[in-house]
Amino acid sequence: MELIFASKNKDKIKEIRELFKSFNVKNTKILTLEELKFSQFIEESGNSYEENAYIKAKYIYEYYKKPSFADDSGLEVYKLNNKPGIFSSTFAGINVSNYLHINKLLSELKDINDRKAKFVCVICLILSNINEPIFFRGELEGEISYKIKGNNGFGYDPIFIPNGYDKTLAELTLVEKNKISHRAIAVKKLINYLTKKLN
Ligand code: ITT
Repeated sequence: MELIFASKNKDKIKEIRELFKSFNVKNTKILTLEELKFSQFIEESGNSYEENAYIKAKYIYEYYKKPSFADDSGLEVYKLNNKPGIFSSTFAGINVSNYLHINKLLSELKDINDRKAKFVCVICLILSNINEPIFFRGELEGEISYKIKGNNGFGYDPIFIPNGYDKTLAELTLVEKNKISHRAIAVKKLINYLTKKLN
């Protein structure tokens, strides 16, 4: 089966490809929007991860008429009323460097000691009917560090320390991050579902 991953985020694609590989998923080929030369802008106008993931998966499903899935994710900081949440990718502005998002978050937390936070990932899968989307959610609890550390990963990884670790996600390798991440948890559920459905 060919499954389109409706994302333009190269880092998400890398993580998801590696997860499919590590779970030894056979008979499923992941196609990316880049490979399909899809360049349209999909407006994420939803009010939740579920709504935004559905908007992306539905758009691509209707465009290519092929099974599609999308990932909508974000970082929620409890003391900031769960900000930036679904606005994580545009927190400090649209198309600005990642460094600005991270610094804005660190400066909003300047005087706050309770730095508990979580990453959330919601995957929406549309196999054959846009009225039957299937959702898979993963969460990773942790806290926001005081300093930026590590060069791996993407987004807020350099300031997120998962519970039970003394390193940021950006100090972990891709394989290590994929053992615990919000995305890995959601993708595992997706793979379980596909395996049952297709066998
Ligand atoms: P697509 O919509 O094309 O998939 P995007 O980057 O715009 O790509 P989202 O709208 O889901 O994706 O925004 C997710 C943002 O949340 C992402 O840009 C990061 O800033 C942050 N984020 C999500 N997962 C993350 C992770 O594993 N590590 C670090 N930051 C993450």
